[in-house]
Amino acid sequence: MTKFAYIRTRVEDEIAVVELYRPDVLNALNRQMVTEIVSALEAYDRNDGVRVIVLTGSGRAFAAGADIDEMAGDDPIKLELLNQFAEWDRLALIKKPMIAAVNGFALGGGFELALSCDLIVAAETAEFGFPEVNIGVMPGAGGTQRLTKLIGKTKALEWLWTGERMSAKEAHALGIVNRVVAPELLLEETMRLARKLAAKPPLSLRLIKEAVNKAVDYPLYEGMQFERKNFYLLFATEDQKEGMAAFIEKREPRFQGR
Ligand code: CO8
Repeated sequence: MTKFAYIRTRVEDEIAVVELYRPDVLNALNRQMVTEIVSALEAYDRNDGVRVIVLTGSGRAFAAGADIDEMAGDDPIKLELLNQFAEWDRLALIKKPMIAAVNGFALGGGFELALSCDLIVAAETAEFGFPEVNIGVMPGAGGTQRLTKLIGKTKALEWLWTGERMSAKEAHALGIVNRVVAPELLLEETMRLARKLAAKPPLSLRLIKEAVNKAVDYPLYEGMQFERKNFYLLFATEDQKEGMAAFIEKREPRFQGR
């Protein structure tokens, strides 16, 4: 994989780990870093040797938001022409399971990045929030939309208006976070979950993800029609034959991703 300036990447046991690495500024997301993150995730999404992608931070932060120094002097026309959110839109097109392992601050754009993943495992010490209101702006990479769809309008407005940070425990109670673990076990527990997913038939995971994401946007009837087509499609896979044969023969299945 290409050499990156602001992230570090590795693959273990068919699990790709992308680590945000700009610890001096709490992994503040400058534009190059976002480009690097998106291109690494897309490369792993196309890589047959990878089944699950883990995104994590380093030092005291997952990411403390967009790089304020970089954007402080921006104007609307510059932002329109930069069209930087086109890159963020590509995160929603990643097909493989993505797990955010949130070690510390996940604020602003950093929270949006975690919310762009499918599952979130958080260290007990992690803190989430949208502090944009405190610096005269608001979320721009999906925060108002994703948070509202997850926790509802009333609670979302309170967090977005006050800009206060929520603990991992609060985020878990709100249904934002899947698991809260001791900080020293964060990566181990995330990898355990990733390995569990990596053992499942990848095409099932892929089409389940697609169908669940449709549930967020589609009315129930249309969503169910979509689900049905994906269900039918899985009967074209070897993994369906293997999974059902293994059940009948009372043995463990071996899934190939075909
Ligand atoms: N941008 C640039 N630098 C940052 C950022 C940031 N977002 N966050 C922290 N840093 C830097 C600090 O300036 C400091 O640098 P230096 O050592 O050179 O002074 C270093 O990181 C360490 O930070 P602190 O000394 O402030 O550490 P504390 O433990 O005292 O505080 C906090 C930690 C509470 C996280 C604090 O740093 C903070 O409030 N940071 C800013 C959080 C914030 O407002 N985030 C939202 C930014 S706006 C945004 O994300 C909009 C999203 C829009 C789309 C996304 C596009 C990428």
